[in-house]
Amino acid sequence: SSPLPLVINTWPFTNATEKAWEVMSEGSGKALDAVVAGCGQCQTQQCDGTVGYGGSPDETGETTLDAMIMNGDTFEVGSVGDLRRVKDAIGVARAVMDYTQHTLLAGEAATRFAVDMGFKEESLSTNSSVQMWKGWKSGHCQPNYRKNVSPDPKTHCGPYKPSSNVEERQRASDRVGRDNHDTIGMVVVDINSRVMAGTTTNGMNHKVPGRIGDSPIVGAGAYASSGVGGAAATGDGDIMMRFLPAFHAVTLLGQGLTVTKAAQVAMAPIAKAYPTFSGAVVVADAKGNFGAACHGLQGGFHYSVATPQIGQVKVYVVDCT
Ligand code: SD4
Repeated sequence: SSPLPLVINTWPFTNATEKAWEVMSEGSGKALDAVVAGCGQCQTQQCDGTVGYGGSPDETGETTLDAMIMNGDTFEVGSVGDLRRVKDAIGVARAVMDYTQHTLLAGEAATRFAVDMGFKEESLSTNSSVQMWKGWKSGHCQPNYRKNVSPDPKTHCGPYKPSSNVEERQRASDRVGRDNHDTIGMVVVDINSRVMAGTTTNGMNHKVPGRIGDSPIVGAGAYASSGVGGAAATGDGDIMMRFLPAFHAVTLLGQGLTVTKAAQVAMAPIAKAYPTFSGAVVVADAKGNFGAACHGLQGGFHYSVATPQIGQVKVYVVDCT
């Protein structure tokens, strides 16, 4: 049997894979709808607390969302960054693609767009996200993502000021723990080798308000090119977006590299510049070959795949240190 259609996504988020797979098995299954359904499943389920509402509170305690979708036929993209008070970030990303000529909307104005398009406005906080935020505050707001600053000595939290004291600079730039990022990124290839990709996430705990990660950035969080392939990334987005790993991997596929090689070569320059970063990329080509590469993930990187040959969703693991 043909290896297509194919659904692949980051992490063992198998319910998302299954949801996308269901859409693809509906005969005329549209890959773009499958990406929205799969990513939407994770948003509803709050996969690992890092997708959807109620996770990764920022410094003020608010959960904000990033998402994107890309059509590999037309290279159209819709994405949202720092989306506030709307749960369905992948749905809003799709609305950006379908109902505007823009690529990326951000912040409060993205919320206004979403509400105009009929999305519900509601709080994204939950008991758990409030607890997480309070715990961080009571721990003097450490760790955080600021650098070269010293916080108000009375609170050990903001307001922050640029610091010339080396020790303070050191302390403030200690980064947050590594179990902090589990974005879903998904690639779907239909039976005609059309490729669609998407991502959705709530980013990182205690991020500086306004922070937008790699997930809604074209070529960083995901990329798709029909007839060639697609890729999606997860991990330390502030670092990864500097290297556009998804675009890089798809470009390498176009040059004839295998999926695994493309994934490895796309990750290599990131690891070289930032040996302690952690992250991964999943890659699929237009024939239905798939693979992944990762860096800095204890126990390797798990990802989920569905194809007609696999018959059901299967979790694969790739090693990295
Ligand atoms: C981000 N890349 O916002 C996202 C987080 C993530 O797996 O990937 N989690 O930086």
